[in-house]
Amino acid sequence: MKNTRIGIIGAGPSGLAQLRAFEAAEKQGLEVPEIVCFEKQENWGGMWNYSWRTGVGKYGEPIHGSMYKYLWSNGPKECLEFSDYSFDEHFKKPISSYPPRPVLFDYIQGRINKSNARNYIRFNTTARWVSYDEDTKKFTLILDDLKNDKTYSEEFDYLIVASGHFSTPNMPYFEGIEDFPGTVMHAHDFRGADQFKDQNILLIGSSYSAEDIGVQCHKHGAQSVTLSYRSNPIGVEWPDGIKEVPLLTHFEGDTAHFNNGHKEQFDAVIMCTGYQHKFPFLPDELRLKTKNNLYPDNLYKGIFFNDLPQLMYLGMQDQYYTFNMFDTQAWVARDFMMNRYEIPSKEERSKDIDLWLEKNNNLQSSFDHVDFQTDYIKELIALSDYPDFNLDKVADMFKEWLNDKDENILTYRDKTFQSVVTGTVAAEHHTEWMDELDDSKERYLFADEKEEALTEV
Ligand code: FAD
Ligand code: NA7
Repeated sequence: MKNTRIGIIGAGPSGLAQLRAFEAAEKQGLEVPEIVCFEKQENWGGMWNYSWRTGVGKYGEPIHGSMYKYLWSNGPKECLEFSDYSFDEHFKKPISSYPPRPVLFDYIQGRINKSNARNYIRFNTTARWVSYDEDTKKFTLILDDLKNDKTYSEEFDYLIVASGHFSTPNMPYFEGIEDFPGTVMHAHDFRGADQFKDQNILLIGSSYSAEDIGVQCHKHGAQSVTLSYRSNPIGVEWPDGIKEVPLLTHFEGDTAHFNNGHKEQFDAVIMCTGYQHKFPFLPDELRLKTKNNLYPDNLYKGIFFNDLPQLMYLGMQDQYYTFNMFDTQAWVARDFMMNRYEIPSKEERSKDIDLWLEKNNNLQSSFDHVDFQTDYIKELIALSDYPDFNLDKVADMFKEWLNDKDENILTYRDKTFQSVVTGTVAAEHHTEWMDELDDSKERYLFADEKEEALTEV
């Protein structure tokens, strides 16, 4: 195995899951291949590694991060818990079901800090280009060492693409927008709702970003929030101050016109119009081409590039499940690379992909989507020794979460769930989410203890 070299692009939750999977094999006494992970940022964590920057970073690379200040988990943490590293093990006490970003970042780091994974990661290194040689059966990666301004290349037997897909904005054009006098940005560049205090803002889109940025701006004091949908409204009961309208047709100055005849003046426009799967480092024949959906075409088991299975993609699906799904993928990918899992012929792989695509095409409701991704993960879990967890219970929690959001979009984050890994019931947070304007780890974890101590004195 030592002669086998594995390259990983990206040290976000997916790339870290791959490193963890190899660590788990090593702990079982198995000899693992040589691994190098390339990360263009100076730290790991991907999206969870918050950056105040927008545009380009200090070395001129496009900024990867799309997360913002005051971002709290948008689903119950019990649905993403690593089954080999529980929240209890990390925090040593029950915490609430919807922690803020710094707390989830801490959790991700807790698991990986226990290993020697950092030794395998080359930070500040961008994968610039990949090629594959049919004769040698090796990938050549061209890499930019950003700090030292050096370009070099290395060869690998297997390549894992874990570069994420919520980073390159999908930015549509609307007539007249070039003359809109206020801020126009994509959700990718949104860094905090405080910027929009007292403003009337228009959000275009009707998915996670529109919903959460809309609610965040409402919570942090926007004058009004208007969400404009193309296909379907989010459709929850909105509080006063937030409303949904159909798609806009054009702008005249600061006035947006909508296709139902409604028109309104706005101070700012935020495009919550999703992201493109963008792999500027991959040539045509190796590049995954997909929009955001639950089963990208041409990936066997959602992982192996069908034309060349030595090339694997992690986390490329639209996501209900996140960290635990990346784990189940990484464990299977690891076993393939360590010759512990064999994949069938290309023809059989194609048939399997087609079955899943057909299933995906027939999904109707959000509950169907949850069940689909649950079935997908069940299949993966059966293929490796990633610790099993009760996926049916997790699917139930996702459905409860969807209902909770329908019931009250401002209070769903105050609900609590039970861990399927440890059985622990989440604690209620010391402050209701709508009243909590501080998302720091210190306040989240210790504010109630400090208050108790003060009362005792
Ligand atoms: P990423 O986290 O995007 O990491 C990819 C890594 O690859 C990055 O570190 C990047 O710098 C690196 N990279 C990219 N290109 C290169 C290159 N050429 N060379 C070297 N390195 C490269 N999930 C949840 O579970 N709960 C949430 O509440 C939640 N909220 C979200 C909110 C927002 C605004 C967004 C955008 C996503 C959210 N997600 C959430 C989903 C999130 O994408 C996943 O949780 C997770 O971060 C995906 O992990 P990943 O490793 O696949 O990708
Ligand atoms: P999504 O979930 O991909 O949703 C994109 C939204 O943008 C969706 O509502 C689309 O409408 C809408 N869209 C896309 N193009 C247009 C145009 N041209 N005009 C109007 N509306 C458009 O992206 P999100 O950013 O919400 O979520 C991505 C991740 O970030 C997610 O996992 C979260 O955890 C955070 P459609 O319904 O297709 O008509």
